[in-house]
Amino acid sequence: MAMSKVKLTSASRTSSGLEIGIKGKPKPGKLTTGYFSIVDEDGITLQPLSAQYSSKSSLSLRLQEPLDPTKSLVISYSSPKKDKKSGVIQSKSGKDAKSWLYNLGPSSADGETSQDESSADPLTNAWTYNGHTYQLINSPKSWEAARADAITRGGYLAEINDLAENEAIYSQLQARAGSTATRAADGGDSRYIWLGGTDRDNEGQWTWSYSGQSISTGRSEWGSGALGSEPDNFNGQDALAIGMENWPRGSRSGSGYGNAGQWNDLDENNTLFYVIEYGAVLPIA
Ligand SMILES: [Ca+2]
Ligand SMILES: [Ca+2]
Ligand SMILES: [Ca+2]
Repeated sequence: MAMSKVKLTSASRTSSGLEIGIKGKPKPGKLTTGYFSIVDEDGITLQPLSAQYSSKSSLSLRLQEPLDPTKSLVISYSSPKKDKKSGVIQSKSGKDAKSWLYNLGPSSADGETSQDESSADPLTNAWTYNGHTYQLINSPKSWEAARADAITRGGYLAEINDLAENEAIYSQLQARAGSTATRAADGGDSRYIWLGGTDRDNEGQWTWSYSGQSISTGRSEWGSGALGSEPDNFNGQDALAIGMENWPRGSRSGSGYGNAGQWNDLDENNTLFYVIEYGAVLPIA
């Protein structure tokens, strides 16, 4: 199936939802609300009830709830993809998917809508891998503050879908921040950077906070060594970080709980650097 080349060019609030400028429109029959994702600055997903063309190049998205004008939104469109086996058309994130983001700021006091296209300003400290853009933020925050900041910037705390993505991210993070990254006392006092995983809603049930997809505790990225393995929920740890060095600090590879490049569950109140993932290739400074 040919890929739809759809780009979001503008967005504004209306009484019933949003008006979206769209370039390279999907065919009306192929247009479903499922391709659109609208997430507010708190990470709440607003599912559109309907999507209709209001002109050749704009769409009206009707939403269930009135929009809070004080909150910024990230609107994205992910190109549909047909599953070869089932024939079901679905929106996919993966190397074949393309998605475009549009960052709509809060309405200003006089009722005017302020707009800011997330792709307009080149990203600093950023790189691309497999059709996505990643950005290291070396201003430490708690996991929750980091999660919210990633959404505000039009992305999400990185979700690592496979070992290859882990290795690609780790090598970039090591090169950019390895020896300066933030330390976590409850992670053997070693250096870490936040990722988007958490089990704070259901202890032991790890999920990626943005997509909601589950994270198997059997994945090989979790730290393990002679002293034990992660996640260990030590004193109630609910947030996922990638180690920039072995832990405990100074341990030889395999002799502690985990090695550089592996994952540890940490207390979410640690203030750490974090890595944002954007579901598109964006301009880099
Ligand atoms: Ca990912
Ligand atoms: Ca936990
Ligand atoms: Ca741990």
